[in-house]
Amino acid sequence: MKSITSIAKSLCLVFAAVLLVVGSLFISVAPASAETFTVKMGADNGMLAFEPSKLTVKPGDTVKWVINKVPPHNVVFDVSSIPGGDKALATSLSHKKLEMAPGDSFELKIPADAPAGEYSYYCEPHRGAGMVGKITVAS
Ligand SMILES: [Cu+2]
Repeated sequence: MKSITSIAKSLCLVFAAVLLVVGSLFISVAPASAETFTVKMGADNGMLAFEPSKLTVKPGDTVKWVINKVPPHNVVFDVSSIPGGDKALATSLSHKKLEMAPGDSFELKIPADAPAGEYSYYCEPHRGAGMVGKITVAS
């Protein structure tokens, strides 16, 4: 009987050790996990606006734009209002295609090497109406 008890005890120890290892994996992964931020295109009240119009993100996060009201909309990053005035970067971040259907969406994963700073963007058809947004990339 005594040997069975000691086997059970060591199995318990092994199980506890496995739990610890698995648990520590979760702890080490969690802080690095990327977030997804959703921006409505066209406010609920029908205003020509991004909602929210300002976001703070980290490299690796994802911004998801969803057609909400008064389409068509798109997202064009303003080369004169992004870090470094980098035209290639502005183009690679932009979604020039006009989206028409409410509920449709597109996503932008903030590149791991995106320089920190403020990135302004606008909706091409509605820029004049004030449909502009800003993403701040934190370092
Ligand atoms: Cu628009």
